[in-house]
Amino acid sequence: MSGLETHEVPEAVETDGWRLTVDGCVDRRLSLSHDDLRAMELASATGDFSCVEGWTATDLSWRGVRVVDLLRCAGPDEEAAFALVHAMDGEYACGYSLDDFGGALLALELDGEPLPVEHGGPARLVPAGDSDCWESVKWVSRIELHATEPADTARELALSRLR
Ligand SMILES: Nc1nc2c(c(=O)[nH]1)N[C@H]1C(S)=C(S)[C@@H](COP(=O)(O)O)O[C@H]1N2
Ligand SMILES: [Mo]
Repeated sequence: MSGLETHEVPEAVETDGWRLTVDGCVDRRLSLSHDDLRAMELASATGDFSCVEGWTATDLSWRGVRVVDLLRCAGPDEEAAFALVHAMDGEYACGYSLDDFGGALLALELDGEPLPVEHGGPARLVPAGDSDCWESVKWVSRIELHATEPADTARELALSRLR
């Protein structure tokens, strides 16, 4: 068994007073505190996590809010088809099709403990099923719904580390 690699926490990451915004193509813009999220129904997901850099963390146990529940609270517009998930580390953002977003969790806990900031706390996106490592956005700050596919930066930023 091996755990996640630990990477430097960028200076821009500020957990005090953190809130999650859900906006864009929605009927109701949400701004939720950690306590607001903890008061929602929590779900669990277990699995391995592999990075394209060539390491794997096995048997991770995540717990958090289902992204579909968050979206339901915000009420996506009819035209909403994509989500751009923003992070606190500046320009890092990853796009998803809402169709692929179904089983995703916004994780608040890892292995029974509050998610450490080193691994993306207060909240990290955990996509369901097969996904690329850069799609597991750490330090999530905002989920922005879009009608058309948004430009994102996550893949490029993650792969630029390999060069
Ligand atoms: N906000 C943000 N999320 C991110 C990244 C990042 O640089 N910024 N890197 C991604 C990549 S490439 C990997 S492999 C994992 C690393 O997670 P870890 O630091 O918990 O091992 O976070 C992903 N999520
Ligand atoms: Mo990665």
